[in-house]
Amino acid sequence: MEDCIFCKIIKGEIPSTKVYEDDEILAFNDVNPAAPIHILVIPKRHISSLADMKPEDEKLVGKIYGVINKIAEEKGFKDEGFRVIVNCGKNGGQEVMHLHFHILAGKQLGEKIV
Ligand code: DGP
Repeated sequence: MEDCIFCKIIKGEIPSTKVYEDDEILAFNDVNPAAPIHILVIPKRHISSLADMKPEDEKLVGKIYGVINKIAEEKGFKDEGFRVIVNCGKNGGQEVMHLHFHILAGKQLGEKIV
């Protein structure tokens, strides 16, 4: 997608601090961290939001959860725990319309909504 910030990060047109990369998935530090560790995990294929997922994307999303666990292990926060958030659409507070998974870790996180 031409004007998608995260597609530009994937192409290297916008710099980012990469945490993980393979042929289908990229993870990088959030520019505006909400916790000591705040990583975004995204599919390289442009999917606008969770609501735009197609059945053929389900395997990739499952792989993303595996990558999240791998990052947690490698970065050493798997045992202490972490939170994964996917904001979806207007009411979900999604600002960047490229499916992304927030990983928050490194402190006792604040109030749970659910
Ligand atoms: P959301 O509200 O769920 O759409 O979260 C979007 C996140 O993306 C937000 O936490 C800030 C982050 N973000 C926006 N632009 C950039 C950028 O150019 N670089 C990086 N690393 N993160 C960005």
